[in-house]
Amino acid sequence: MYARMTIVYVLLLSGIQAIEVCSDQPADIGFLIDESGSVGATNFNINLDFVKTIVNDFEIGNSSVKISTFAFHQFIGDGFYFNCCNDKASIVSNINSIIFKGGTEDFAMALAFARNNMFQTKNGSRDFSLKILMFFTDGNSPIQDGGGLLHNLGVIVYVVGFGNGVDRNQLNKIATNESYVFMMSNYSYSVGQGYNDIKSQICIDVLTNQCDRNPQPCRNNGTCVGTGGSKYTCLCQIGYTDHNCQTGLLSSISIK
Ligand SMILES: *[C@@H]1O[C@H](CO)[C@@H](O)[C@H](O)[C@H]1NC(C)=O
Ligand SMILES: *[C@@H]1O[C@H](CO)[C@@H](O)[C@H](O)[C@H]1NC(C)=O
Ligand SMILES: *[C@@H]1O[C@H](CO)[C@@H](O)[C@H](O)[C@H]1NC(C)=O
Ligand SMILES: *[C@@H]1O[C@H](CO)[C@@H](O)[C@H](O)[C@H]1NC(C)=O
Ligand SMILES: CC(=O)N[C@H]1CO[C@H](CO)[C@@H](O)[C@@H]1O
Repeated sequence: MYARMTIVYVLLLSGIQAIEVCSDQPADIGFLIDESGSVGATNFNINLDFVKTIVNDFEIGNSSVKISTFAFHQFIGDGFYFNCCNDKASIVSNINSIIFKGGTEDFAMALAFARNNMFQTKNGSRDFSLKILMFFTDGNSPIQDGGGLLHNLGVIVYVVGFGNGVDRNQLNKIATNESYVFMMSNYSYSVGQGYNDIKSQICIDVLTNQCDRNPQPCRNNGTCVGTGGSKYTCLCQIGYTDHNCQTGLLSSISIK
């Protein structure tokens, strides 16, 4: 602990961004990137560059950051799940295989995909990790509950909105709250200062004790104990087990 604080202090003094202190935390960072016609292939590829910069800047691995990325239009396009890979080169290679498709956009469909597929454990999301969704769009589309169901799952939802075609009220509903909406007036800003703003917020989130979040991660009245950064342990009530006390020990016994 003392050594780490010293490192942070030295980095701050030298003016180097202290990014390394947050990159060793377990976080599943998922991207949903609008590939509708108005975005265009060039800007879409700039958004993929944003993802590659995140991959470059964070420690990637089973006990640190994992990445999933899907393009969406009125359907889900190309992409890969968190269980795709554990090293930077393989993730970048998967990002490079995502091809722009065009079309219109359907936010409700895309958010349902994040909830039902991307952040599911069977697709590689880890039950001990912080969960972050990055939702990129330049447009608007009817939504019902916004990001509500994702927020209930404990996913922190960042929205990155481009240009004047977005509906700010809609973006506010999708995001965890208004301060998680990052507006970009152009694509070069999003890979410059805009990128730095988002990276700083990710670092704040991965260094925040998950037990202080609402909802906290322990289910079935388990007690959440922070163990440093975003790491935590759940002390389960009798009858429950697994990392988040999500599994009932008696649930497989059927009473006849
Ligand atoms: C990460 O976890 C996967 C699945 O459990 C395993 O196959 C892989 O070898 C692990 N990689 C490292 C670097 O530990
Ligand atoms: C947004 O949520 C974060 C994390 O829960 C909280 O710290 C912040 O105060 C909230 N901001 C607003 C404007 O509600
Ligand atoms: C891009 O957006 C930023 C922030 O809104 C602005 O300061 C900058 O002048 C814009 N650049 C161009 C080329 O429009
Ligand atoms: C959790 O606690 C609440 C309030 O004490 C209680 O109503 C509920 O039944 C408990 N749930 C479990 C799964 O123990
Ligand atoms: C690759 C993979 O495991 N995909 C699964 C993700 O989750 C959905 C919904 O449960 C499954 O249908 C996929 O097969």
